[in-house]
Amino acid sequence: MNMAAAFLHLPRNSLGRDYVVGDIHGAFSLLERALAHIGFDTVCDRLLSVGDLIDRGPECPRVLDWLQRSWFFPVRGNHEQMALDSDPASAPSRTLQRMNGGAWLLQAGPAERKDYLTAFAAMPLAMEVDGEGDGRLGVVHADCPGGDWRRLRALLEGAATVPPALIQAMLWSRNRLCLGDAAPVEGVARLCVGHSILEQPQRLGNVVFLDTGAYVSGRFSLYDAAADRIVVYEEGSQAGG
Ligand SMILES: [Mn+2]
Repeated sequence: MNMAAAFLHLPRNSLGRDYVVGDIHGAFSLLERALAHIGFDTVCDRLLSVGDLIDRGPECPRVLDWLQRSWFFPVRGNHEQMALDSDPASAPSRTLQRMNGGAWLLQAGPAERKDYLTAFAAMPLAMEVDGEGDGRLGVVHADCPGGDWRRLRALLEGAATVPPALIQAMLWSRNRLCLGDAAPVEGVARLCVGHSILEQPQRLGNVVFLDTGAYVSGRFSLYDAAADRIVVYEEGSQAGG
């Protein structure tokens, strides 16, 4: 893996707002309506994402177009990682991919498949955004293993390769949520994660859980970083208002 891509640092957005959105899973049209609802301005606002842009949902091939948008900053989810780790020549791998909602990628031709995988490989595993003063925001798909953001950053920036066990923990862990662990993650003011579908977004310590299963529930959760506020956009109840 290219180490330059493992950790992304973004400067403070002094011109507009930063939002972090939960797992997308192909629900790009719904996301566009959610962004319109909150008055998202592509000129100055930025949309950060906890990853899992693909699989299970309706419009997965649109991911390539989204990954080219200058205001969109996703980290890698376990679904992008599974795509990178998949082997279309292996029957067990194809079965696993279908089970995880990845049949759409198996339908792509070799050149198109390569375009997807190149784009997924460029997605960082974790991202940090400068805020007011020391108020930095972290974004990772599932969790910050060990609960120390600076240590995680050092591991990602310093290693020749990222250990698979670390990737596994960052992209798959549900420990914090399952244990109700409210111990704050050190080294960040807030950490946004997704990965575990909740009916409503949830906070534990300084960790914000944003996956409200938009592709099945019609409900996107967006964290407004400057306001430290979570906006829930639900299709049907708010779509017209
Ligand atoms: Mn996930």
